[in-house]
Amino acid sequence: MHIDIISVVPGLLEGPFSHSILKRAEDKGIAKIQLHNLRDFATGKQKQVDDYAFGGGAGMVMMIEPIARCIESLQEKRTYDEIIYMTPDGKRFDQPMANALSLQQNLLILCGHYKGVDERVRERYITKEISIGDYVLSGGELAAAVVADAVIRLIPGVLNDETSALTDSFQDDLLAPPVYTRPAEYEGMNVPEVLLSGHEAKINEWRFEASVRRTKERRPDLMEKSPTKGSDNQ
Ligand code: 6GU
Repeated sequence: MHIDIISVVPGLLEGPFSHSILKRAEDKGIAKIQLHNLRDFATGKQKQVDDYAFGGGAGMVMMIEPIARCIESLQEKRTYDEIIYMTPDGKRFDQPMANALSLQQNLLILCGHYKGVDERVRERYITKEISIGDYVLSGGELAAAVVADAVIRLIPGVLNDETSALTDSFQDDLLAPPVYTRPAEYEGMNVPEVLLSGHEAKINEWRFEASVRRTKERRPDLMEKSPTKGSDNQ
């Protein structure tokens, strides 16, 4: 997978992609992320990328020309499966969206800033608009990092067995069960006996039931999404 990210502050995104799982995906050649500084596509002495909103009001608007130049120069190299605009008024990001995006080859992500982009950018270029939740960030960069992380870790070969995505919270609309490691007893606190038993079927059953219990307690809304799950267990 190739992900191009357009930003006015690409430096914000250098950290997340040079560490951990994302770095490993890059090193293995499974996912390549390229950052593009929108200012490189601005013209004039000022390298202006934003301007006052027509009609007035507080806040600057990202201009169409630098964005159009940047997107079109990238489109000469690659055909994009999706051109994504990160914005608080986009569709709320969730695990099914991450799963779907992880199947794509080429993604282009435009990070919004200020009061957002000129509406004509959205009309002409954008195929998908994503928000990561109901709160406002000062720019789309951190949100883009969240999306890229959630998507890249799902690509086959990125995770190993220990970090498998199959048992993630949300992958089956259930939260993950509690986990324990050594020591088996810590200051009188004991690991549930069944986990020490070596009895795989019993362990799986315990984990499933613990997942259902935890989901009912913490996120009953997820249970309503898939009413068959755990319904024998009420
Ligand atoms: Cl994608 N951008 C901004 N600026 N704020 C957000 C967001 C995105 N998602 C949630 N809040």
